[in-house]
Amino acid sequence: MDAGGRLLLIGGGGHCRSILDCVLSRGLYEKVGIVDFDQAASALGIPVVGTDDDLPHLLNDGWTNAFISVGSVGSTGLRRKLYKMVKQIGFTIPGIIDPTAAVSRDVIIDEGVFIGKGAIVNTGSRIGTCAIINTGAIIEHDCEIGAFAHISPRATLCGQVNVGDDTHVGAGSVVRQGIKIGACSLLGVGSVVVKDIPDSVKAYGNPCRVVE
Ligand code: JB2
Repeated sequence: MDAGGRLLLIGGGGHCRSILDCVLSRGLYEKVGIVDFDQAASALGIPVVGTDDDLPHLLNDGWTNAFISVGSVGSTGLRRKLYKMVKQIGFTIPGIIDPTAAVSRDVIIDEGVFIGKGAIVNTGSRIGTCAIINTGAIIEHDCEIGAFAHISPRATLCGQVNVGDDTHVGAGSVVRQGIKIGACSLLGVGSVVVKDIPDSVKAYGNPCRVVE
């Protein structure tokens, strides 16, 4: 979880700004910097302190925590690549939870997870490595969210839903209790999921159907 010390956010776009707002409102880190090849990516008064090439030096200079702050819609390839890189260099990868999120004490949250403003994660759930639980999403009891999955704003997973690794659940989707959604799938905005969804498909609609 949020660790204290110095924190690097890897990637300085829109998703980073949401994360930054949570980080600054918690005030747990002594110093925060953005790592991006674009110097213009500084935000909310936080500077770009280097590029990916500078990461080993930044670690030596005392920036011990790194968090993957590029987002994903569809492909999680870049997030996975950056995660592997910061892990190999030796950074600590914290979780970041907005102070307005309601997270049960009885959940397991793996490293690199982001839980945004107003999100709810209820008892018995597990959130996998680097998953994104975005603004206002509801993860009801006993759900399992895979590594690098993205549960978009206002999506609602009723109890005992299983979401595979790298899957994207579109904004405002509703997933009935007990449903299993495979890995590497993409569910469109507003999907209403009442049947299991296999791996590696695109699906959307009410009721949600596989389209490719
Ligand atoms: O290899 C990289 C790299 N590639 C792109 N290393 C580093 N350190 N940074 C990289 N970037 C930077 O990520 C770009 O220069 C840019 O500043 C940022 C991506 O910003 P963008 O606003 O395009 O996307 P995002 O990933 O922050 O947000 C997406 O995902 C969110 C979950 C959007 O689709 C959002 O709408 C969505 N909410």
